[in-house]
Amino acid sequence: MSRLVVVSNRVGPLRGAARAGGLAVALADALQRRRGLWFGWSGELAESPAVRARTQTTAGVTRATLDLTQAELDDYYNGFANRCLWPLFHYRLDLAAFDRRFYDGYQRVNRRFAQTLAPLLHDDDLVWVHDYHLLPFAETLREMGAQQKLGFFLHIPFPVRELLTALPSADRLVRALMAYDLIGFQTEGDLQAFRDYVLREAGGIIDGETLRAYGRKVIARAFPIGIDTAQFAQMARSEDARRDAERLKAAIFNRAQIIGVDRLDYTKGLPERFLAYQKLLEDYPDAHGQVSFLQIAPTSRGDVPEYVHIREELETLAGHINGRFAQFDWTPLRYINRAITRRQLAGLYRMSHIGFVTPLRDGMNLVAKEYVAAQDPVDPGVLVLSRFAGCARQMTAALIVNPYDVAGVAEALQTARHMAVEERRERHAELMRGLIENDVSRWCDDFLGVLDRVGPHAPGDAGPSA
Ligand code: GDG
Repeated sequence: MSRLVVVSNRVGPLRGAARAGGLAVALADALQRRRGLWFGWSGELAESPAVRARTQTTAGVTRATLDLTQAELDDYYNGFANRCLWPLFHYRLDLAAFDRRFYDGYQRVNRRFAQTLAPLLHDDDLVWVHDYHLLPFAETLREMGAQQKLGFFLHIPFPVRELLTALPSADRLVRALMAYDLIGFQTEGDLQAFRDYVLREAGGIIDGETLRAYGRKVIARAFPIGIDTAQFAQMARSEDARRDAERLKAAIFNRAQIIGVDRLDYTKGLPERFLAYQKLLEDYPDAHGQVSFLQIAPTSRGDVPEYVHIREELETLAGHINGRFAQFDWTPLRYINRAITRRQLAGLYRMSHIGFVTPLRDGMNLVAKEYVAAQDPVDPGVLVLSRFAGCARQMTAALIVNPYDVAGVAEALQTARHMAVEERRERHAELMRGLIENDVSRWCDDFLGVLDRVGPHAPGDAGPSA
């Protein structure tokens, strides 16, 4: 079996409690099976650009990390990745900053990543690169002569052609992407958008899953990511998780609990979600004193200005809703701007009657899957899910809503509040079947299985526009 090399912006922990996230566990397990290497930014800053990676090997798996300078971080991570690609790929053209300095910094850091990794690679390694921070990584690695099989997975949506063409570097980035051997997307829709760009903007040729353009050839396919379903369900049932949940139960006096959990990000539709909850309270007075909405939204990307704005907006909205509807013994909305442990999260999901997941655009959305996995199958809660989450295509037994339609979402909340237990059980069982079948280890095996099988890399494999 070839050695696996994972490349991502940050390197996840290989063991211990911090490893608890489903993706980190799945990748760490795959790395352990293949005695692999995980490479990326250390999370540390350096005075001058790093030239060599720091490596540390534990139980056969190596972590190789490099430090970045503040300027590199500002242009590559805060700049191009999070102020240009992130908003654009989430359909927020209005927020995208097209700054050439950001793009140059992004290319530079991708090159540094490639230069630092190259000496650590073996000839028959399988290299699996993750996410929008590293779109041009394969191209730079190939320029240094790398012949290994290189796979890429995009965790966020791929935008439709009309949007992508607004990006001045779109063509260069798609061309760079074509230097991979395999590109994985979250959904068929994302895959379709990529194929459309290759066909119509790059004059490419499509033959089944094989795409040819710019003199390059790639396999492109959808691999919807899953969660560690069985493990998460077990954690939600555990005694520890139950203790935390009991505390919450006492705090809300057994009212129907609605839960939202998101990184504080403008793509997650939080202001619209708060407004929909407000609409529920406006339109359905029977909900007064009977529901309690808990939104957990730990701050992320605090160095990016748009994230400061969304935080202020939410604080104002939460204050407004509570000011308007609260009674001396009822707080309608609790908004927590801090992270909690994964175990606490599992317990809170389990005791919540409604999982409220309404992003405006999301690659997949793992919270929706975790909420379902955590439920008690005998008395499960209801998932209210945005049609714009990648997982909406798989999770059709949820109550699917349009997050922009505030009144429609309020209606769905009301339907969820009154749904009979038989219907809740049926919907939950159907959702669970999908989650068990398509868990994160299957996702990992599927991607690596296809990457393993792609033919040897053929440099200069001539395409139509070579
Ligand atoms: C990207 C794509 C895609 C959240 N708050 C806390 C906490 N979380 C955990 C959740 C979940 C994870 O963070 C968030 O995952 P999502 O999938 O919802 O969203 P992104 O972070 O935007 O992830 C997304 C994903 O990549 C995977 O491909 O699904 O579309 O945007 O696991 O539980 N965990 C803890 N405390 C918190 O307060 N412990």
